[in-house]
Amino acid sequence: MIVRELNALLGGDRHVAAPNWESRRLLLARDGMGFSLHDTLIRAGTETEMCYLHHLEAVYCIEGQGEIEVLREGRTYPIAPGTLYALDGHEPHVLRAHTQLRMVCVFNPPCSGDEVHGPDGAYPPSVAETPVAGEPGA
Ligand code: 9YT
Repeated sequence: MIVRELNALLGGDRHVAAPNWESRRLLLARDGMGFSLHDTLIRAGTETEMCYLHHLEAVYCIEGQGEIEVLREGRTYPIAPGTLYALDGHEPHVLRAHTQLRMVCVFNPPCSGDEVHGPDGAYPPSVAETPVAGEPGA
């Protein structure tokens, strides 16, 4: 069993920052769960274009106000606490944070830990990882 506290991973290698967001990666590929789970803060006033070509992502908002524009559909959906969106078709999208957003994100396949968006808005394909001996999940 894995028990982990958000406060204990801040500032470590599970805490990844990009200009528009910071991602606190509570579960990663090396934990052996088959998905990764992130507690992510999106900075207020930012607009981020993304397209997860190699992953499925579910995102559940627990704090803040914003919107997601799905570029292929030309539709925009409001985001508030209680809103889930699931990118089940690798959709190109733009996320706008009207205030700071706090999002719980799940990735399949799991992220390895250091991913940030490339020029295509994607994270690189995941490499299969086995749990690290001595770490929870091993
Ligand atoms: C919602 C979203 O995709 N934000 C970018 C960061 C990403 N979710 C992550 O790695 O936590």
